Amino acid sequence: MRASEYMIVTLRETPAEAEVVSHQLLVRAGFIRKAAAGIYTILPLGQRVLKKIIAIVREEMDRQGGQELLMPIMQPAELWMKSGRWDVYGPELFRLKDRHGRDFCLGPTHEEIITELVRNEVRSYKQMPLLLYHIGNKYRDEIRPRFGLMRGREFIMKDLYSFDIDEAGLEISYQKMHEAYSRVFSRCGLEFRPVEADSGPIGGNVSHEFMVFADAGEATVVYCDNPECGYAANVEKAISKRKDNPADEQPQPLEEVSTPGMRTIEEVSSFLGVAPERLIKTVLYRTEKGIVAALVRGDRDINEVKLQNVLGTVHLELADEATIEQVTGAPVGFAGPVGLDGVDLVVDEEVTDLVNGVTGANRKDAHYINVNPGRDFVPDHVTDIRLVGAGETCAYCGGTLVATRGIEVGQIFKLGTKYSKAMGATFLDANGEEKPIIMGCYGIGITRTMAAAVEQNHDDYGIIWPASLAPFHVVIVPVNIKDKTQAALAEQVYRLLENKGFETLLDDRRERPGVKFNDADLIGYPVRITVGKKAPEGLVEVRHRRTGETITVGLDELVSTVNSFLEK
Ligand code: 9G3
Repeated sequence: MRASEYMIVTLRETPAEAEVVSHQLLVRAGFIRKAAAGIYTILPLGQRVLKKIIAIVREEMDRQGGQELLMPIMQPAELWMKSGRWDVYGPELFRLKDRHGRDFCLGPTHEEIITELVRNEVRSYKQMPLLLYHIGNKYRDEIRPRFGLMRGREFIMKDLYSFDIDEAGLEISYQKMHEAYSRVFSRCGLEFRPVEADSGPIGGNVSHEFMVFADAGEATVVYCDNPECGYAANVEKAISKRKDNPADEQPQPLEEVSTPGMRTIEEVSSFLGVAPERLIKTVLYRTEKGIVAALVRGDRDINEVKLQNVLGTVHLELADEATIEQVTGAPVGFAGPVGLDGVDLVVDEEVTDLVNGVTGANRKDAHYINVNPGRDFVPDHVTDIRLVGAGETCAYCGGTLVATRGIEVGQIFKLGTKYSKAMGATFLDANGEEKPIIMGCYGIGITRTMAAAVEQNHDDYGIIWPASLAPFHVVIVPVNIKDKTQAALAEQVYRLLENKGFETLLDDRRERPGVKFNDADLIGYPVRITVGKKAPEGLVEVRHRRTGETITVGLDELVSTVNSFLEK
């Protein structure tokens, strides 16, 4: 390809709204342009990268027996009513009406469509296992689209759905996808890690997220620093070793004490001279099922995903001040479980170990000391609802937990019969009995993977594409295109590399060399060949973008040098 004929639209300036590097660089290097908030045009350079990611994904899905189909973006509301999700999702679901006034949504995912298809087409156990996938646009009306392609309102996803006759079959499909995803992200040149993920309120369901570690990642991953252990989880799901009971002493009589204006854990702890781990933090939440109180030790935070899963509620939000006053009879900061009627108490298991704890007294400027769970209040649920933090002890091996940021580029779920039961997708087993189909679903964010690759592969000069994703493998920069010798040698190098199958861009633009070098670094071609003053000797300079390594070679060594640079 010749740059003089190609759409290269690099920018000097960084777009003000771009907060993360991948967003800044994809715009500046001319890979994407914003059409609206969270909606992007993928320019030619970007499309070349996406096609490579899609090709890798397709190969690995097909390798596992996946069959590609193409499902509609427009989805009839009836299917979402059958699955029960039409009223579950709020403004995030793009809804529209056709000319006859019928309701549709723009597909944010495709469980309903694919389950309905399989309900109609699969009747016998002989037709499974079945792995069906497609690659296409998804629509989710994010309240705050940001980070460019990382959290868009329209994005490209590969979603595969597995259909099996039993749990054993699902396990096989799940492992096939786990393997396929590891191969996909390795081939994309990404440093990634599968981590345990929250699978929603339905207990027993399994899910893993494939995380690309990067500071711009919106997810927090917790992992064990012991390489033998390998524990890793999204913090929403992560567990740690339960902390020991801070004090083993005899229960004392409950006593109310005056704590004027002491509201926070720190204030009460220092005022009463009691360590935070002996305080009980009581936080009120509003759910569609009413008000609940979540209790954790004072040195802990509440994991709202775990709490929501325990409650099985769809909505969960902190109760507002008025509600707190109305429910507890006291202003914010004095809530406690003792005497708190009509409110479900969800108590973290560490709290039940406490003896003579401290809580709010549900009275202004007053707390209770010598609070003993079981005696002074009775929990409705006792479970793990604590948020795990870095430095805690690994529940599996005793190692130390580390926290880092991750970009979720893929997620695999065991769905079980969640959709097949809701939508009546059943099959006749070998004994002629009707059974619900066992499903799994597996997503990869294609556009998000491109952004993640940039987050992990850039420097101050721009993007550094892994060879497997680069829009072109090699850029050739003649220093002076008017110099006949340089122009001729550049053409010769271009033809040689193209004939050898390298995707090559000849930068024949009438621009100063500095502009071409800056663009080459910004766009991030893995290899740059400079044709300059040594052209008369038939020598060119080959530079490795990632390391800056540069060597001067003749045409006879050119191909082997480019190959070796592309493999680094
Ligand atoms: C919606 C809206 C947003 C959503 C969903 C539904 C996320 C929704 C979860 C999934 C699960 C898997 C198949 C590929 C892998 C992920 N956001 N999810 O179901 F209506 Cl507005 O999409 N789906």
